[in-house]
Amino acid sequence: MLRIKQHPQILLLLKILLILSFLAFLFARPVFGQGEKEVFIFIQNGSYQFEENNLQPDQPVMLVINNRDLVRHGFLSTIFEGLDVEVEVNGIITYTKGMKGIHLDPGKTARIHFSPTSAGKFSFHCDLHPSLKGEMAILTFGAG
Ligand SMILES: [Cu+2]
Repeated sequence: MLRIKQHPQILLLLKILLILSFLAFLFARPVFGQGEKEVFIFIQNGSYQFEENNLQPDQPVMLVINNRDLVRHGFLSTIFEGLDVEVEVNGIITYTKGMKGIHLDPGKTARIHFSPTSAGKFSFHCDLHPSLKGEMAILTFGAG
């Protein structure tokens, strides 16, 4: 048996490990993700379903979009124009400046992080099924 009392360097090593793992935890968090409002959006039976969550301009937002249908759907909006946007799908994170939107295969989930800079109502639509009504959602930021 190893006696810690006879090996004070082991205790010191444990302390250093503890401090290092704490620091790693602090700094491993992504830049995005702090103070974000989360908005969960499900695409089901060809329509977007979500609850709006008192969104404000200049407050970071994470849209979590889940396609529950058996076909691919789009999620496009002018709200992303000119903004820094982080898109995460299947463990791949893309950083982009502005975008038209995304396409989601069946069963897939995307996380879109951004900070809207202006108040107003912004619509989202699916470009793949333009004839279907209901494939449109409106998010309102601020008094709008
Ligand atoms: Cu669609």
